[in-house]
Amino acid sequence: MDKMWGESTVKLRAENAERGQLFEEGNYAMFIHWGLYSQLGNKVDGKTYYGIGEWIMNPRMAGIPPAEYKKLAGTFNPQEFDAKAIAKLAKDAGMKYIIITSKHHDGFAMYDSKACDFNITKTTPWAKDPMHELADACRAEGLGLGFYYSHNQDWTFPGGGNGPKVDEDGNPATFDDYFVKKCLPQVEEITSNYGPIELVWFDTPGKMPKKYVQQLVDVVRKNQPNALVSGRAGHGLGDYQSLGDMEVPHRNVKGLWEAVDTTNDSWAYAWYDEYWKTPEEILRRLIACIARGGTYMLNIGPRGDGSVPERAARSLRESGEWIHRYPQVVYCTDASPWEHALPWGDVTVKDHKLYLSVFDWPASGKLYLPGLKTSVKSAQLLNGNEAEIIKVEKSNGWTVFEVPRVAPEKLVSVIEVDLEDSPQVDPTF
Ligand code: H79
Repeated sequence: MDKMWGESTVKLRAENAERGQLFEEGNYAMFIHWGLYSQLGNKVDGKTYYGIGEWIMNPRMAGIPPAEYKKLAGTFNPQEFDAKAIAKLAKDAGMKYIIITSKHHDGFAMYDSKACDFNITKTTPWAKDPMHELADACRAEGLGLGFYYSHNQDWTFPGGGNGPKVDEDGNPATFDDYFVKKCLPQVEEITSNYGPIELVWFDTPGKMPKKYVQQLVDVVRKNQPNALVSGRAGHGLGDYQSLGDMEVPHRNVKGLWEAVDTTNDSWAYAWYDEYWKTPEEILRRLIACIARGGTYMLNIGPRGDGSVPERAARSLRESGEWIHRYPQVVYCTDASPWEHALPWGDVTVKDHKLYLSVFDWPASGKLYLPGLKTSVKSAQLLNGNEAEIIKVEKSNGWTVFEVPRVAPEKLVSVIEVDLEDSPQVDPTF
């Protein structure tokens, strides 16, 4: 378990026993992309821009000028936003914390910001702060909370990365102007105004100079000494490595890391994107990440009205039901000693136990584990709280399990293997 966030982090977090506990177990999280862009869902003036919806104002998408884009705030009225339902969904899904976009590259603050008027309470008819509601809802569910914050890119504030080069009066604006007037004070705000948070998820550092990143990290440390900083802060100043968007690695990855993925193919809501992952796909990707030694954060993109697409919710709930039946496979487990997936599935480890998550059940009635050097005490087929002892034999370096010809579970069947010692595997096998 400490492998996930590293010993130093666990020590740091031990100052708050309850939250430390959350993160020791927290290898599955909900990511939420929600902002003004969610209203468009990738469609502008009747034309659909296939691609990355939260980038809709970017010249590579619809190319909406900042002044025009800002008008979207006037119609942002998310009557369907229900923080409690979202927190409950995350909990039902088996997730341990939620990271939500407090400000994306478009520069719009989805919270009550004193530092910049381009924010949800100041400019929208809704005029509420959803982050207070979400912080309360997460606390009530025993979930952690963290904020995504686009620190380098800001496409509407003068001087922001890839943003306007001049201010409202036509005077040149520098990155320093943006950093001092908006970025730094906003990071102060998100780390001060919502109680204890677990993480600040900085993204796309680009060429942001180290001195600025350091100042942001210092603010997080000052206000939230227990919170983690994402690797995408830049200059190696984060606490852990974030892999590429939607990347699930094929080989084990050392150190602390996180994979970020989506329930469909988009971060923000896209009207056409119905490529929903099935509950089984979610479990495969989650278990693969944990077995590779990491943690998995899976995104939902609520609509502009705040509602969560039902297909996403359904897949999360169904995979969550499985996780609640087999928590021992997912939480506080270590990486697979095989360092890669096996032909039928993947392996997670807890002390002297292996959990074989079988994605492709062998119709032959035999399941093969290659090159396990440690002696097996016993093996059992799990079925929720029930277990059935199964026969195991060694054959030419293979450990062979005698299993029923039909998978006992609809989604992923699990075999628990009790070993005499910590698992050792012959890598040359
Ligand atoms: O928040 C999500 C993305 O908006 C953000 N990171 C995740 C978590 C992100 N920032 N940059 N990128 C992802 C990658 C950018 C991809 C691009 Fe493109 C390819 C930008 C230009 C070419 C997509 C295609 C957008 C425009 C064209």
